[in-house]
Amino acid sequence: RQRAKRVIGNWKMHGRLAENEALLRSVVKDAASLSGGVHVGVCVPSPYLAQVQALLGGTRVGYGVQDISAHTHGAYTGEVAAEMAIDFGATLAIVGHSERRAYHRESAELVATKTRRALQAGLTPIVCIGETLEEREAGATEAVVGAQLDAVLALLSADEAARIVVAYEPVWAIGTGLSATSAQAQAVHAFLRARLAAKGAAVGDVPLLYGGSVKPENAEELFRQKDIDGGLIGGASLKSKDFLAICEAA
Ligand code: G2H
Repeated sequence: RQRAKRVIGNWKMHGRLAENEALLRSVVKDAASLSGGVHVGVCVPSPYLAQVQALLGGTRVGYGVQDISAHTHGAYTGEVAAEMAIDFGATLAIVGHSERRAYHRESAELVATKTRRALQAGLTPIVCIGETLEEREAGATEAVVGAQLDAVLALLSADEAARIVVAYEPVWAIGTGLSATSAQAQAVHAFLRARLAAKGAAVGDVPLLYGGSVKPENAEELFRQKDIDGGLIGGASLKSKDFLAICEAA
């Protein structure tokens, strides 16, 4: 069965008010020109949620944050709760990005808790998983991504699991310009699809995005693969022309 394509920008820690406004205005205009049912979204730094809501509210472009707290509220200095993002119209939350796992020591269990928290609050979690170059070279790719996915699935009911989005992002392809080949990506996606399907038929149909140096030149080939339902786009989501070209490839 045909799954809808999704292209989600991950701005990371980039952009200030003036650049955001120019970029968001372009994205809205470009998204309106897209034919077909591609879902477009952006995940932004949380201080700008009000700005993003003002510019994207009521358009076909969804938006959200790049991380959420595992907690609902309380003495957690610096953290942002899912409900706070929802107050500004957010519908998406990236969880478990490799930069969070690596630089902020987020464990598979914490990522799983954040995923469940997002779902309970009503956000769609975009759960990122991926292996390092060392792990790939050791032949451990499936073991690593399988364990990352299992940690998340273990905390969710089949109904909850059917509402997640998974992004496969090989760590060695992130921001390096070195994308996985479409065959490498498809092989991991097929593996993940089977793992998800074991949790329930509807879970096997969740969107599986590829992330890691997606650009206009490689997007079409990647998105043509059977189990690749779109992309999570970092660097190229900051350039409206590139982001549009990637959306058009979906
Ligand atoms: C991977 C990706 C977006 P980039 O982190 O999540 O970034 O496209 O810059 O490799």
